[in-house]
Amino acid sequence: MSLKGRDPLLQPEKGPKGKLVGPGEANRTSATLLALVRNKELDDMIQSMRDLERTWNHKFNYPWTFFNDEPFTKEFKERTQAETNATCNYELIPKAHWEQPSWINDDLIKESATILSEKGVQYSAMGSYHKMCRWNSGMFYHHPALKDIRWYWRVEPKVHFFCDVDYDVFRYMEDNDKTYGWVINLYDSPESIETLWPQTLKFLAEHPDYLHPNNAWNWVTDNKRAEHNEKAGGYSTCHFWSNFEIADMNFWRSKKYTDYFNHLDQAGGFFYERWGDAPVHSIALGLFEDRDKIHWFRDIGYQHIPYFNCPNSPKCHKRCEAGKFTDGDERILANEDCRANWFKYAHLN
Ligand SMILES: Nc1nc2c(ncn2[C@@H]2O[C@H](COP(=O)(O)OP(=O)(O)OP(=O)(O)O)[C@@H](O)[C@H]2O)c(=O)[nH]1
Ligand SMILES: [Mg+2]
Repeated sequence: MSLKGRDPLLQPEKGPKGKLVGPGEANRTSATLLALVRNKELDDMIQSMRDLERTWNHKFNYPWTFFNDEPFTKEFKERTQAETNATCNYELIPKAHWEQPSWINDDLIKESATILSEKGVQYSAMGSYHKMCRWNSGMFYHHPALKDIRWYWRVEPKVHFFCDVDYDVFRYMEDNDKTYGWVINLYDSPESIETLWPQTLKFLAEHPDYLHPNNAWNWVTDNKRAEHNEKAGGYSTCHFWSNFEIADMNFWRSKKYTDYFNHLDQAGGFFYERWGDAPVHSIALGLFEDRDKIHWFRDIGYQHIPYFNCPNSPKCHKRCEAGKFTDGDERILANEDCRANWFKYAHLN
């Protein structure tokens, strides 16, 4: 199912429906911009910060919180703080949140990495990538520095923000009863998550009451891309691309999600396969949350190589091309967009 020619991004962008709060019109809510980043990614982080400060945060001054598994350098702190009037916090990730848990077996990791590499799974032999995915799935919101904070906007180094946004997006989430905001919706590599859905079904059999009555089951299990669905054991592989997330940490802290994450963590797929935080978050949202609380921020112009979300709006100053999905090989990558499924099974606005 393609959106070609009828992509909602091509229609003049009017901004979201619902209550919007402009700069200075109300107090900030409890929120932070959040980045997991390495010292060597400083230049790329600064580039992301510049874009987000210019298009949005200089109007609201939400604090930045940077996380790292190693201490940040003086240079990293000084140069990032120089990019914003807001407070910057620099936090070390406790080993207990980062390192692989005790029940994970090193020999089995090695054997699994060989098999995954043969199947062409990117980053499969890179230990830190697996730790990063697990931390983003089930750990970051337990960090003491976020204890009293509810909302976060995840920002990676080397991403772009193109369009001016003139309302407080965190207040938008709070005032309009949303849980999760996304911009790009993609198919995943099924080889990286072969047992994620089977494990999810096992979990659901133990907790049938966890399913939300207004869930997005049909989006999660769609099989239009039959080979993906089959290899992933019944999961469409469609997920919100989580290098961008604006979300409520109380959802991740809830009993439902905590039980789900613990089940997955025990199953070992963050290390023996290469489960990403994107499919894990997306499946949980699709099953346990009210789908009407999931919001497409179509008005936020965004790029993480090689994909875009670019609305048709003068607020984008022609910095990106409205409706353009990728600047990679369109013939191959255009098929990776699965927003059409979300619109069909959940909602458009
Ligand atoms: N501190 C720290 N940050 C990490 C580590 N691994 C990844 N990250 C960060 O986690 C985020 C995701 O990592 P990426 O390597 O960009 O993963 P990706 O987006 O799936 O891969 P690309 O498509 O190559 O960008 C980025 O913000 C990285 O800076 C790590 O070992 N330590
Ligand atoms: Mg990245």
